[in-house]
Amino acid sequence: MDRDQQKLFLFLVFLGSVLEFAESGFNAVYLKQTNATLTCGNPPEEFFETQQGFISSIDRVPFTCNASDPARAYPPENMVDGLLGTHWQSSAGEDLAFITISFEQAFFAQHINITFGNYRRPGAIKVEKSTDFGATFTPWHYLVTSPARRQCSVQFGVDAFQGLISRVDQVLCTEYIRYVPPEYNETISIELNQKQRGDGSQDSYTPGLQHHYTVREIEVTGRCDCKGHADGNHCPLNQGFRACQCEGNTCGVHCDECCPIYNQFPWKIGNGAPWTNDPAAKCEQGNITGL
Ligand SMILES: [Ca+2]
Repeated sequence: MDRDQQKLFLFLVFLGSVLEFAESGFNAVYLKQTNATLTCGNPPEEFFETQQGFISSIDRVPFTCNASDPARAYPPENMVDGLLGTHWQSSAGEDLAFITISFEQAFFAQHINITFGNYRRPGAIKVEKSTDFGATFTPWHYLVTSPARRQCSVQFGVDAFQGLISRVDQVLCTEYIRYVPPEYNETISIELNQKQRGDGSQDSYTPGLQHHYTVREIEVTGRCDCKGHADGNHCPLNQGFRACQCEGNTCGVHCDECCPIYNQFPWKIGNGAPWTNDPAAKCEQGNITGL
């Protein structure tokens, strides 16, 4: 196994139903429950940042990760707090990390942005999703280091994406886009079911400096499923939960029922689902009959 294959894996596994892409939306994981394995600081440990590799060992001053000291802790919730100045960090010398974010409700998703910290990105990322609140997970997207044709097969047992999408739910295996200067404080965007990423250039990995792994922020752009009775882009967050702003006399978190007295005809899904309201599918007030 070469150095690339030994580099860190980041497994992102998501709870919730997220199956389509949208034109715009909101950050569906902001302040959501986030867990990670290998979080540093228990027991406390010293570390160096990647940039310190460019100065002499005599002049380096180590940092400390201490899970019991808020000023020196790097907990998983730092990945979804909306602040690039805070980050999660793994323990030294670990190669396989799992990050789990609970959506707590169903969303449609467009893409995932991951902003890393002062360390090189992982050698590969596997993104999985769950639609049964974590009981089971299925692959969603793979990201690998070049060359994708070989790494997709070796690490995930699939073929590299060749630029032709055959199904909207196709699981793509693509290569990291190339950054200069390389590989720390990067933001990568994983386009879901949309397009190929990466340019096929070589990875200038430098052995001996990648002792930790950090993630500053994760964003998942999503939309609510309003069944064609509201714009899924506008579903305000209220006490940790998003609900559609239903139109057409519909009610419910997903506008999936007619409001009371608007029951002349059965509820039906709108043709604009999940993106826009369909006035033709609105619920009508029932006939009022006298005695
Ligand atoms: Ca953060």
